[in-house]
Amino acid sequence: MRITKAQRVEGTVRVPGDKSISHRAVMLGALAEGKTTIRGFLPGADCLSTIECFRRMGVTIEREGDLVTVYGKGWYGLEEPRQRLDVGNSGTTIRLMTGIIATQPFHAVLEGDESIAKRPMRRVVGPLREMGAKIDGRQNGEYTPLAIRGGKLHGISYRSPVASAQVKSAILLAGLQAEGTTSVEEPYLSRDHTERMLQAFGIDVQRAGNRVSVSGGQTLRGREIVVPGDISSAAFLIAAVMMVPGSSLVIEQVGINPTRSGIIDVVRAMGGHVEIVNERLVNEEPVADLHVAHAELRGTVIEGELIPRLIDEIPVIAVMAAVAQGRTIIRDAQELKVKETDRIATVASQLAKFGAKVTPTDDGMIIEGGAALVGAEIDSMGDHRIGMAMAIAGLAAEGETTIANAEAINVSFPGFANLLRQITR
Ligand code: SPQ
Repeated sequence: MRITKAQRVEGTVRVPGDKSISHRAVMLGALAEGKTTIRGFLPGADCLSTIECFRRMGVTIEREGDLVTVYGKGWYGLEEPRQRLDVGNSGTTIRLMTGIIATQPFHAVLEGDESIAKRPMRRVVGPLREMGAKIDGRQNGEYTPLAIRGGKLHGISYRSPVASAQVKSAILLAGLQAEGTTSVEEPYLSRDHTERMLQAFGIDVQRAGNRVSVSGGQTLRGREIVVPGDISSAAFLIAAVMMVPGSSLVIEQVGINPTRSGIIDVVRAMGGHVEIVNERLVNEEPVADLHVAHAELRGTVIEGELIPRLIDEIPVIAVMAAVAQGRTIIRDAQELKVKETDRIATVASQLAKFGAKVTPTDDGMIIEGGAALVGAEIDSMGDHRIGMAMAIAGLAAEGETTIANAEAINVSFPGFANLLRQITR
């Protein structure tokens, strides 16, 4: 992918469907009684991996573009897969499916690509074992392949050391078929799409602060789901506006769930203009149009409860911070180390190639703003968010920027390069 300096970013656009919600719609649809129709589904590589895994467990799923129909056969309608289930690059797929398969009366082996093989799994394997699940993997269940022998589980009350929606969701999904009540409490609230969608499928979910509980033996009912645009994808376009003076953009139908909307708070704190227009609720999820206008940015501090609300946006926030006035400090973000790449290291190494001043720390990074960026030869390192964040940096850099391994972007944002071309002058 080649990017040159942009004169202006403008237009009215939509971004592809939310990745987290698309995964969950397929999973809950497959486990529900009856048909589920999903509109606005994200046809990115990660969500296609989820579809393929459920097909291999005997679920009929049809797809035409972003319209998906799942013919659910109920929780125990899944079949034992004959082959390993391949989750590709998707952490969400493997962690949530581990919770689901732990309840099934069969055996399955889950694995993914090189990046998945390095990501920690004991964070879900540990609590699921406490519920009675039999799961094994390399290094006592820390790494893939994961071999799961599902069976009867009992509810637990789990206090998670990390604010992770994947950990919370895996336990809650297992809890839906466990004996008694299952609760998860987390240090900060992570994205709550699972909770909201379970409610949309007719499940009784009890929530109080950072604690959520479900009781076992409930039935999901198939339904229609409309997936909003992914705010994590919109974040790259918001940043594009902030990188190029004189720019403005309307992004329609974006999910603005408060557990995901930290990017809006941070851009505003840095001095950028983001107006939320036409807010409405679709399948329990808040959706709005975003009117974004350029402003000179200033540095900020990002930490604490804000981190899980923008964890996937930190690479592109670092890009904005590089051109902002003053210093930006990001802390409490050690989770970045266990994403598709170590995103503290990859952001620092790739952004430095543009001439930005980034110092990696143990739990985040410090960025000295005000850099005049110069075009660079970038490597996405197979991480979709690194590829896109660096493409946005390229819009403000003198000369040409190239992104190697740019195909990784298809994981979450198919059509990214075309959309960027469409809105840049
Ligand atoms: O699915 P995957 O590979 O983990 O994707 C990422 C991403 O950048 O797209 C993280 F690398 O998003 C996660 C997110 O960081 C998706 C997710 C979810 O849908 O539940 C939750 C977050 O991860 P976690 O570990 O905090 O639960």
